[in-house]
Amino acid sequence: MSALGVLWPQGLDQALPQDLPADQVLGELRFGKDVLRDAGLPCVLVRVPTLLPEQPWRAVWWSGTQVTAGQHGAVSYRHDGHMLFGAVRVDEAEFAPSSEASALQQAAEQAYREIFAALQLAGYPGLFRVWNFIPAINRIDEGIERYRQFNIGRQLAFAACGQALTGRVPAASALGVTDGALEIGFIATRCEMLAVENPRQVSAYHYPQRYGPRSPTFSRAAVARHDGQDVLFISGTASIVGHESLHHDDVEAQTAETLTNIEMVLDESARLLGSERTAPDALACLAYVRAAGDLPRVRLQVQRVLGGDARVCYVEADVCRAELKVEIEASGG
Ligand code: 3EB
Repeated sequence: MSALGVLWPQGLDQALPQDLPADQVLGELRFGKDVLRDAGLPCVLVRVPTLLPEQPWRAVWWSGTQVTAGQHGAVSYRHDGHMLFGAVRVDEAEFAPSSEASALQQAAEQAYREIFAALQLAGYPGLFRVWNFIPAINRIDEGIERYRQFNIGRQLAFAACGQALTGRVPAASALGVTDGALEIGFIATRCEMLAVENPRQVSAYHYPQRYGPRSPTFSRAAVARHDGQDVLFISGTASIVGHESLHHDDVEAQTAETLTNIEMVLDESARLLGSERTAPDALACLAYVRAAGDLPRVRLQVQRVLGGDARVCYVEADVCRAELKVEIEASGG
Protein backbone atom coordinates (compact mmCIF):
# COMPACT_ATOMS: atom_id res chain seq x y z
CA MET A 1 0.00 0.00 0.00
CA SER A 2 1.19 3.47 -0.77
CA ALA A 3 1.24 6.10 1.97
CA LEU A 4 2.73 9.42 2.97
CA GLY A 5 4.39 9.32 6.33
CA VAL A 6 6.86 11.34 8.27
CA LEU A 7 9.50 9.83 10.45
CA TRP A 8 9.72 12.34 13.28
CA PRO A 9 12.50 12.40 15.89
CA GLN A 10 12.61 9.22 17.91
CA GLY A 11 10.20 8.90 20.74
CA LEU A 12 7.86 11.49 19.24
CA ASP A 13 6.43 9.28 16.53
CA GLN A 14 4.71 6.08 17.58
CA ALA A 15 3.93 5.07 13.99
CA LEU A 16 7.58 4.63 13.14
CA PRO A 17 8.08 1.98 10.48
CA GLN A 18 10.82 -0.39 11.52
CA ASP A 19 13.81 -0.44 9.17
CA LEU A 20 12.50 2.02 6.65
CA PRO A 21 13.84 0.85 3.28
CA ALA A 22 16.07 3.48 1.61
CA ASP A 23 14.16 3.17 -1.66
CA GLN A 24 10.94 4.25 0.10
CA VAL A 25 12.34 7.58 1.32
CA LEU A 26 10.95 10.60 -0.56
CA GLY A 27 13.18 13.21 1.04
CA GLU A 28 14.21 14.98 4.22
CA LEU A 29 14.23 18.24 6.11
CA ARG A 30 17.35 18.31 8.30
CA PHE A 31 17.36 20.58 11.34
CA GLY A 32 20.50 21.52 13.25
CA LYS A 33 23.27 24.11 13.31
CA ASP A 34 25.78 21.99 11.38
CA VAL A 35 23.70 19.49 9.39
CA LEU A 36 25.06 18.29 6.06
CA ARG A 37 23.40 17.39 2.81
CA ASP A 38 22.99 13.84 1.53
CA ALA A 39 23.60 14.24 -2.20
CA GLY A 40 21.64 11.10 -2.99
CA LEU A 41 18.39 12.44 -1.61
CA PRO A 42 16.14 15.51 -1.94
CA CYS A 43 17.33 17.22 1.18
CA VAL A 44 16.50 20.61 2.73
CA LEU A 45 19.09 21.92 5.18
CA VAL A 46 17.70 24.07 7.97
CA ARG A 47 20.80 25.22 9.82
CA VAL A 48 19.18 26.50 12.99
CA PRO A 49 19.70 25.52 16.63
CA THR A 50 17.49 22.61 17.65
CA LEU A 51 15.92 23.21 21.07
CA LEU A 52 13.90 20.02 21.59
CA PRO A 53 15.12 17.43 20.88
CA GLU A 54 18.48 19.12 21.44
CA GLN A 55 20.38 16.89 19.04
CA PRO A 56 20.12 17.64 15.31
CA TRP A 57 17.14 15.78 13.87
CA ARG A 58 15.38 15.13 10.59
CA ALA A 59 11.85 14.95 9.29
CA VAL A 60 12.00 12.02 6.85
CA TRP A 61 9.11 11.84 4.39
CA TRP A 62 8.48 8.31 3.26
CA SER A 63 6.18 6.32 1.03
CA GLY A 64 4.87 2.81 1.53
CA THR A 65 6.07 1.94 -1.97
CA GLN A 66 9.23 2.23 -3.99
CA VAL A 67 10.07 5.74 -5.17
CA THR A 68 11.53 7.13 -8.40
CA ALA A 69 14.12 9.91 -8.36
CA GLY A 70 14.36 12.87 -10.72
CA GLN A 71 16.17 16.16 -11.21
CA HIS A 72 15.27 19.31 -13.09
CA GLY A 73 17.53 22.35 -12.95
CA ALA A 74 18.28 22.96 -9.28
CA VAL A 75 15.28 20.87 -8.17
CA SER A 76 15.82 17.31 -7.01
CA TYR A 77 12.81 15.18 -6.25
CA ARG A 78 11.49 11.71 -5.55
CA HIS A 79 7.95 10.48 -6.11
CA ASP A 80 5.85 7.34 -5.70
CA GLY A 81 3.12 7.90 -8.30
CA HIS A 82 0.92 9.83 -5.85
CA MET A 83 3.14 12.13 -3.82
CA LEU A 84 6.35 13.95 -4.72
CA PHE A 85 8.88 15.52 -2.35
CA GLY A 86 11.33 18.04 -3.81
CA ALA A 87 14.14 20.29 -2.62
CA VAL A 88 15.67 23.35 -4.24
CA ARG A 89 18.43 25.66 -3.12
CA VAL A 90 19.13 28.97 -4.84
CA ASP A 91 21.95 31.27 -3.73
CA GLU A 92 21.10 34.92 -4.21
CA ALA A 93 24.82 35.65 -4.65
CA GLU A 94 24.33 34.36 -8.20
CA PHE A 95 22.10 37.33 -9.03
CA ALA A 96 22.98 40.97 -9.65
CA PRO A 97 20.57 43.24 -7.79
CA SER A 98 18.99 45.89 -10.01
CA SER A 99 16.65 48.81 -9.46
CA GLU A 100 13.91 46.47 -10.69
CA ALA A 101 14.55 43.47 -8.45
CA SER A 102 16.73 42.61 -5.47
CA ALA A 103 18.93 39.52 -5.62
CA LEU A 104 16.67 37.70 -3.12
CA GLN A 105 13.55 38.50 -5.15
CA GLN A 106 15.24 37.08 -8.25
CA ALA A 107 16.38 33.99 -6.34
CA ALA A 108 12.84 33.38 -5.06
CA GLU A 109 11.33 33.82 -8.51
CA GLN A 110 13.84 31.43 -10.04
CA ALA A 111 13.37 28.81 -7.30
CA TYR A 112 9.60 28.78 -7.79
CA ARG A 113 9.85 28.82 -11.58
CA GLU A 114 12.07 25.76 -11.36
CA ILE A 115 9.67 24.06 -8.95
CA PHE A 116 6.74 24.55 -11.33
CA ALA A 117 8.81 23.42 -14.34
CA ALA A 118 9.89 20.27 -12.48
CA LEU A 119 6.30 19.54 -11.43
CA GLN A 120 5.06 19.94 -14.99
CA LEU A 121 7.69 17.52 -16.30
CA ALA A 122 7.05 15.01 -13.51
CA GLY A 123 3.28 15.22 -14.03
CA TYR A 124 2.37 16.58 -10.58
CA PRO A 125 0.04 19.54 -11.13
CA GLY A 126 -0.79 20.16 -7.47
CA LEU A 127 1.72 21.97 -5.26
CA PHE A 128 0.48 20.89 -1.83
CA ARG A 129 2.87 22.06 0.91
CA VAL A 130 5.97 24.28 0.89
CA TRP A 131 8.67 25.07 3.46
CA ASN A 132 10.61 28.29 2.80
CA PHE A 133 13.85 29.06 4.66
CA ILE A 134 15.07 32.58 3.99
CA PRO A 135 18.43 34.00 5.11
CA ALA A 136 18.11 37.16 7.26
CA ILE A 137 14.34 37.25 6.72
CA ASN A 138 13.68 40.44 8.74
CA ARG A 139 16.64 42.48 7.50
CA ILE A 140 15.74 45.63 5.63
CA ASP A 141 17.79 45.94 2.43
CA GLU A 142 17.27 48.82 0.00
CA GLY A 143 14.37 50.01 2.13
CA ILE A 144 12.36 46.81 1.96
CA GLU A 145 12.29 43.88 4.35
CA ARG A 146 13.72 40.71 2.83
CA TYR A 147 10.58 38.65 3.56
CA ARG A 148 8.68 41.15 1.40
CA GLN A 149 11.30 40.84 -1.35
CA PHE A 150 10.81 37.09 -1.22
CA ASN A 151 7.02 37.54 -1.51
CA ILE A 152 7.41 39.59 -4.69
CA GLY A 153 9.55 36.91 -6.35
CA ARG A 154 7.28 34.08 -5.22
CA GLN A 155 4.13 35.78 -6.51
CA LEU A 156 5.75 36.71 -9.84
CA ALA A 157 6.70 33.06 -10.38
CA PHE A 158 3.20 31.80 -9.53
CA ALA A 159 1.75 34.29 -12.05
CA ALA A 160 4.34 33.52 -14.74
CA CYS A 161 3.70 29.78 -14.39
CA GLY A 162 -0.07 30.12 -14.72
CA GLN A 163 -0.73 29.24 -11.07
CA ALA A 164 -3.63 30.62 -9.05
CA LEU A 165 -2.64 33.47 -6.70
CA THR A 166 -5.69 33.03 -4.46
CA GLY A 167 -7.91 30.13 -3.46
CA ARG A 168 -6.22 26.88 -4.37
CA VAL A 169 -2.70 27.77 -3.24
CA PRO A 170 -0.36 25.54 -1.21
CA ALA A 171 0.02 25.42 2.55
CA ALA A 172 3.39 26.86 3.58
CA SER A 173 5.79 27.98 6.24
CA ALA A 174 8.32 30.81 5.89
CA LEU A 175 11.12 31.10 8.44
CA GLY A 176 14.36 32.94 8.76
CA VAL A 177 17.82 31.39 8.97
CA THR A 178 21.07 33.22 9.74
CA ASP A 179 22.85 32.88 6.42
CA GLY A 180 23.42 30.69 3.39
CA ALA A 181 21.14 30.21 0.41
CA LEU A 182 17.39 30.25 0.03
CA GLU A 183 16.27 26.66 0.74
CA ILE A 184 12.83 25.40 -0.22
CA GLY A 185 11.26 21.98 0.32
CA PHE A 186 7.90 20.97 -1.10
CA ILE A 187 5.35 18.22 -1.47
CA ALA A 188 3.18 17.95 -4.58
CA THR A 189 0.42 15.49 -5.30
CA ARG A 190 -1.67 13.94 -8.06
CA CYS A 191 -4.47 13.40 -5.54
CA GLU A 192 -7.53 15.56 -5.08
CA MET A 193 -6.63 18.55 -2.98
CA LEU A 194 -8.40 21.22 -0.97
CA ALA A 195 -7.18 24.54 0.45
CA VAL A 196 -8.44 25.69 3.85
CA GLU A 197 -8.61 29.24 5.24
CA ASN A 198 -9.02 30.47 8.81
CA PRO A 199 -12.30 32.35 9.38
CA ARG A 200 -10.71 34.61 11.99
CA GLN A 201 -7.78 35.59 9.76
CA VAL A 202 -7.68 37.52 6.52
CA SER A 203 -6.33 35.15 3.87
CA ALA A 204 -2.62 35.84 3.48
CA TYR A 205 -3.11 36.33 -0.27
CA HIS A 206 -5.49 39.19 0.61
CA TYR A 207 -3.25 40.94 3.14
CA PRO A 208 -3.34 44.71 2.59
CA GLN A 209 -0.43 46.55 0.94
CA ARG A 210 1.03 47.71 4.25
CA TYR A 211 2.53 44.19 4.64
CA GLY A 212 4.37 44.51 1.34
CA PRO A 213 3.81 45.30 -2.33
CA ARG A 214 2.92 41.69 -3.22
CA SER A 215 0.99 39.48 -0.84
CA PRO A 216 2.23 36.06 0.27
CA THR A 217 0.95 33.12 -1.77
CA PHE A 218 -0.16 30.41 0.65
CA SER A 219 -3.29 28.95 2.26
CA ARG A 220 -3.80 28.32 5.98
CA ALA A 221 -3.95 24.54 5.41
CA ALA A 222 -4.19 22.00 2.62
CA VAL A 223 -5.72 18.53 2.59
CA ALA A 224 -5.27 15.75 0.05
CA ARG A 225 -7.23 12.53 -0.04
CA HIS A 226 -4.87 9.63 -0.55
CA ASP A 227 -5.95 5.97 -0.51
CA GLY A 228 -9.12 6.93 1.32
CA GLN A 229 -7.08 8.76 3.94
CA ASP A 230 -6.77 12.51 4.42
CA VAL A 231 -3.32 14.04 4.61
CA LEU A 232 -3.52 17.42 6.35
CA PHE A 233 -0.91 20.15 6.43
CA ILE A 234 -1.48 23.19 8.63
CA SER A 235 0.69 26.10 7.50
CA GLY A 236 3.01 27.96 9.78
CA THR A 237 0.57 29.72 12.11
CA ALA A 238 1.19 32.78 14.25
CA SER A 239 -0.51 35.26 16.57
CA ILE A 240 -2.39 37.06 13.79
CA VAL A 241 -6.09 37.92 13.94
CA GLY A 242 -7.62 39.62 10.92
CA HIS A 243 -4.31 40.72 9.43
CA GLU A 244 -2.81 42.23 12.60
CA SER A 245 -0.16 40.74 14.85
CA LEU A 246 -1.41 40.56 18.45
CA HIS A 247 0.39 40.53 21.84
CA HIS A 248 3.64 42.08 20.55
CA ASP A 249 5.55 41.70 23.82
CA ASP A 250 3.96 38.60 25.30
CA VAL A 251 5.22 35.25 24.03
CA GLU A 252 2.75 33.24 26.14
CA ALA A 253 -0.24 35.16 24.76
CA GLN A 254 1.18 34.83 21.24
CA THR A 255 1.48 31.07 21.66
CA ALA A 256 -2.08 30.78 23.01
CA GLU A 257 -3.41 32.89 20.10
CA THR A 258 -1.45 30.73 17.64
CA LEU A 259 -2.96 27.55 19.08
CA THR A 260 -6.45 29.05 18.88
CA ASN A 261 -5.76 29.73 15.20
CA ILE A 262 -4.66 26.13 14.68
CA GLU A 263 -7.86 24.90 16.33
CA MET A 264 -9.93 27.17 14.06
CA VAL A 265 -8.17 25.73 11.01
CA LEU A 266 -8.88 22.18 12.26
CA ASP A 267 -12.57 23.11 12.66
CA GLU A 268 -12.73 24.69 9.23
CA SER A 269 -11.02 21.75 7.59
CA ALA A 270 -13.47 19.29 9.23
CA ARG A 271 -16.38 21.47 8.11
CA LEU A 272 -15.18 21.52 4.48
CA LEU A 273 -14.49 17.79 4.43
CA GLY A 274 -17.66 16.89 6.30
CA SER A 275 -15.50 14.73 8.53
CA GLU A 276 -14.60 14.57 12.16
CA ARG A 277 -12.19 17.16 13.50
CA THR A 278 -8.61 15.95 13.78
CA ALA A 279 -7.69 15.71 17.45
CA PRO A 280 -4.83 18.06 18.33
CA ASP A 281 -2.94 15.12 19.85
CA ALA A 282 -3.01 13.37 16.46
CA LEU A 283 -0.87 16.15 15.02
CA ALA A 284 2.87 16.26 14.61
CA CYS A 285 3.88 19.86 15.30
CA LEU A 286 6.94 21.96 14.69
CA ALA A 287 7.34 25.15 16.70
CA TYR A 288 9.72 27.87 15.54
CA VAL A 289 10.77 30.08 18.45
CA ARG A 290 12.58 33.37 17.75
CA ALA A 291 14.42 33.54 21.09
CA ALA A 292 15.65 30.28 22.63
CA GLY A 293 15.00 31.72 26.10
CA ASP A 294 11.26 31.73 25.35
CA LEU A 295 11.16 27.92 24.99
CA PRO A 296 9.79 27.20 28.51
CA ARG A 297 6.98 29.73 28.13
CA VAL A 298 6.03 28.48 24.65
CA ARG A 299 6.14 24.88 25.79
CA LEU A 300 3.93 25.53 28.79
CA GLN A 301 1.17 26.93 26.56
CA VAL A 302 1.55 24.14 23.99
CA GLN A 303 1.21 21.49 26.68
CA ARG A 304 -1.73 23.30 28.25
CA VAL A 305 -3.65 23.30 24.94
CA LEU A 306 -2.43 20.16 23.17
CA GLY A 307 -1.75 18.02 26.20
CA GLY A 308 1.49 16.70 27.63
CA ASP A 309 1.76 13.87 25.09
CA ALA A 310 1.57 16.12 22.02
CA ARG A 311 4.27 15.44 19.48
CA VAL A 312 6.07 18.79 19.18
CA CYS A 313 9.61 19.62 18.13
CA TYR A 314 11.13 23.03 18.78
CA VAL A 315 13.79 24.92 16.86
CA GLU A 316 15.13 28.46 17.06
CA ALA A 317 14.30 30.47 13.94
CA ASP A 318 13.14 33.92 12.94
CA VAL A 319 9.49 34.48 12.10
CA CYS A 320 8.42 36.54 9.08
CA ARG A 321 7.14 39.58 10.99
CA ALA A 322 9.66 41.16 13.36
CA GLU A 323 7.11 41.40 16.21
CA LEU A 324 6.15 37.71 16.06
CA LYS A 325 7.98 35.50 18.53
CA VAL A 326 6.61 32.09 17.60
CA GLU A 327 5.16 30.19 14.64
CA ILE A 328 3.75 26.65 14.78
CA GLU A 329 3.00 24.27 11.90
CA ALA A 330 1.40 20.85 12.01
CA SER A 331 0.67 17.79 9.93
CA GLY A 332 -1.75 14.99 10.57
CA GLY A 333 -4.50 12.82 9.18
C1 3EB B 1 1.33 34.72 8.63
O1 3EB B 1 0.34 34.11 8.97
C2 3EB B 1 2.59 34.35 9.33
O2 3EB B 1 4.92 33.42 3.50
O3 3EB B 1 4.78 31.28 3.15
C3 3EB B 1 3.15 31.76 7.84
C4 3EB B 1 3.15 30.69 6.94
C5 3EB B 1 3.66 32.97 7.47
C6 3EB B 1 3.65 30.86 5.64
C7 3EB B 1 4.65 32.28 3.87
C8 3EB B 1 4.16 33.13 6.17
C9 3EB B 1 4.15 32.09 5.26
O4 3EB B 1 1.30 35.64 7.80
C10 3EB B 1 3.73 34.12 8.41
